[in-house]
Amino acid sequence: MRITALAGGVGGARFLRGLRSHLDRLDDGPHEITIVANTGDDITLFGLRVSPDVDTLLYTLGGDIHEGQGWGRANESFTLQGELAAYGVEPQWFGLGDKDLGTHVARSMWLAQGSTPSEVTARLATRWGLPDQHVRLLPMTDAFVETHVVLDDGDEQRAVHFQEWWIRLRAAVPAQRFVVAGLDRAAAAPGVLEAIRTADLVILPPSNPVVSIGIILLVPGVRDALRGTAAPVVGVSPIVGGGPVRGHADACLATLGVEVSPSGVAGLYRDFLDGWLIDSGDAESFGGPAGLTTEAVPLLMKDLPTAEAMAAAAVDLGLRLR
Ligand code: GDP
Ligand code: FO1
Ligand code: CA
Repeated sequence: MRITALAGGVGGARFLRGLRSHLDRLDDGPHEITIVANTGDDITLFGLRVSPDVDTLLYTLGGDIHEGQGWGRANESFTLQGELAAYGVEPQWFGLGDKDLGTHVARSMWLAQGSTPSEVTARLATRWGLPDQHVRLLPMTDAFVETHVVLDDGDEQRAVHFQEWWIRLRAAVPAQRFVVAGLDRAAAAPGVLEAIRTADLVILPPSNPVVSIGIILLVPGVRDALRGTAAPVVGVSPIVGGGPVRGHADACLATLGVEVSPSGVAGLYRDFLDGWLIDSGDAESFGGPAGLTTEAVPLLMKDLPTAEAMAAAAVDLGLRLR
């Protein structure tokens, strides 16, 4: 089976680790997973290109993620950033650990030598053993893109990088809109549209529907590929019990005027979604969209077995919809 998934960082990575583990237990493999990663979160800091969602996927699937945080490396130290702080170098609101910085130095060096983000990601993925796991990690585009947030700041409009809004401002200043700089010149990265069109199953993990999956859907051709694929498209709700499980997806949905509920999120995908997983506790209040095959299962990823069970439910629903 060939599964293609669109993913952001922590929610996507934990789900996909569960999916990898579930597929490994099926004895009719090898099953292949192609991940299309959001790169709208990318930011240049201290002269280095940082790609948080790609790195969260690499470290989670590669087995060295900081489990408590969900991002960054396990057993990190912050010597380099402390040295920069001593020189008064900003920003300090974005924590870059020493091991993590190794990834950003390698990425920035290879980009400067002329490699594309796709090539760089493939090289990083090899170190983390993804090809051996039959996992292909693709950035959504090779174009230089960044999600910026236009703030609703009284009289004056100003925009900040998505990471500054999310981390420094904790998404507490209302966002008027999200703008993806560079996306008008972007094309989908090599293999992305084909992976959606030729998959046996397409999965939308419980990633942020606005600033992770929503950004991937803006890449030219992606939405049409999802509408046109013969594969069933199954999604997993990131909203459980009236709010996001972590992060500020509620603030992002408010910007779009979309209800913070499994129905609200499914509505964003209604033109291509075939199956939708919601949490067992949300079954009674779920109100559509009409015509969508919906199943209620426990949707909290407390550990690998719970993530694996969620992934198994998504695969089974997809197979029934084929
Ligand atoms: P980010 O880039 O690190 O923000 O990660 P993603 O975009 O991939 O995922 C963020 C979303 O994952 C948030 O909106 C969370 O609500 C959702 N999420 C995180 N953990 C869980 C979980 O255990 N269950 C469900 N259903 N959603 C989760
Ligand atoms: N998230 C934070 O809340 N604070 C940080 O200092 C931070 C640093 C960081 C460094 C590398 C990386 O790959 C991710 C990092 N994140 C941090 C997570 C991440 O940027 C955001 O949670 C997501 O991109 C939001 O979607
Ligand atoms: Ca992210």
